[in-house]
Amino acid sequence: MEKDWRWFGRKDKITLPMLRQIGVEGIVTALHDMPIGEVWTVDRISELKGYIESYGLRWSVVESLPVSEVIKCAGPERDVLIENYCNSLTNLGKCGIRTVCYNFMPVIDWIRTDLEYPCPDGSTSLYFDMAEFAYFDIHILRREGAEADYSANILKRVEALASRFTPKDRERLIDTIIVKTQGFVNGNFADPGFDPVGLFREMLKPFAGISKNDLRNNLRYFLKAVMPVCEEYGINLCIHPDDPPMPVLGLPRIVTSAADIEWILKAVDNPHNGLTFCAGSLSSGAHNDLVSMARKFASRTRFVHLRSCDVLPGGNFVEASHTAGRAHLVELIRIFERQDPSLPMRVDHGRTMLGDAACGYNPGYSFHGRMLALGQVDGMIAAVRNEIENKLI
Ligand code: DNO
Repeated sequence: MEKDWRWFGRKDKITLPMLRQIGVEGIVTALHDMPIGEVWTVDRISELKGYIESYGLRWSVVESLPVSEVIKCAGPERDVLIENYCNSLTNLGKCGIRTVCYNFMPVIDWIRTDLEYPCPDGSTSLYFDMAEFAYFDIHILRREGAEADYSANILKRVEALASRFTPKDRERLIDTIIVKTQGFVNGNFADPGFDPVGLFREMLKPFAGISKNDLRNNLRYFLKAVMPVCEEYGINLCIHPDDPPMPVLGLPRIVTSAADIEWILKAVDNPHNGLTFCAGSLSSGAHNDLVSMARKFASRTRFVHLRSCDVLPGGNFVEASHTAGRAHLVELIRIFERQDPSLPMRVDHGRTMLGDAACGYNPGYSFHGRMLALGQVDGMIAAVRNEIENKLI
C-alpha cells in the first residue's frame, strides 16, 4: 500500500518536510476552508497540488469532498448541489486527482465522548462512552423520545451522571461531541461564536421521519448522478463507514456492516463506486468481523484507513494501539497488499504522547502518536511484502 498521511493544509503545524522524513509517500487532504456545497475550482485545486508537489510529495487522496446535508435528506435544492459536486469532481479530475473519500452520515460525522482517555502507559487515546453520549442526547440536546433508543442499563447510568454532572462537565461534553470532533471535518461547525446545541437541533429537523431506506435511496440517487463524471475522469469515489457503526440521535446510518456495504456496492454496481475501508470505524462495532469484510470487499476498496479498537461492555469502545485491538491489522495488510500494492492507505488516528497534547493538533491527529503508528504499520507492510515475495503466504 502507498503510505499516506492526513495533512490539514498550510495551517497544519505538521509540515510537509517533517512528513518526508518519516517515510510518507502521499498526502490526504482537502480544501478545508471551502464552504460545503461550493464548487472546488481548478485554480484552488492546482495551487494546493503544486504546493504539495514542491515538497516532493503527491496529493493522493481527497478526504473529504463533503456531501451537503440537503443531498442526504433529499431537500429541494439537491440537484443543484449534486451538480456542484459533479463540477468539483470534474475539476479534481482535470487536475489528475483520482481518489475521493466522502461520507453519508447525516448531521454528525465521527463521535467520541473523551478525547483524553488515559492509557496505562501515560499516553491518551480517544474513547466512546455510551452513557455519556445518551446523557448528551437526553439531557443536553433534549431530543424528543430519545430515552426509547437506550437500554434500561444505560438509562440508569445516565441518571447517575445527571446527578453528578456539573455545568463544566456538560460544557466539556458539548465541546467534545460537537465542537472539537466536528469542527475540523465539517465546515458547518467551524465558525467561531456559534451555538453548538442550537445548530445541532436545527440540523436534525430536515431528517425527521427519514428512514434507513430513505437514506439509502438518497445515496443511490446521488451515486447514480455522479458516476458519469467519475467514469469520464477515472475517479474512484469511496464512501467512509459510519463511526461508530450504528444509528445515533434517532438518525439512520447506512454504512455500518457487511450487509450495508454490500447493498451500496450493488445498488450502483460500478467500479468507481468504491469503499474507504476504515478499520477503526468498522472495528468499533462488535458485529463486524474485519478480516472477512476485507476479504469480501477488497476488490472495491479504493482507500484504506488503518486503526484498531477495543470494544468494551455496554457499547463503549476505546481506540487501541495499531498492533492490538480487534481489527487485526496484519491480516488486513496481507489482504490489501495482495489486492493492490499501490492502494492508498493512511494510518488513522494515533495516541496523544510525548508532548503532542501541548501542540493543539486536531483530536486523534497527533504527530508522535501517528508517527509511531506509521512506523508500526510500515514494519508490518515490509514483513507482508517479504511473505509475498518469498511465497510464504
Ligand atoms: C475522523 C475521520 C472522519 C472522516 C470522514 C470522511 O477522524 O475519520 O471525519 O474523515 O468521515 O468523510
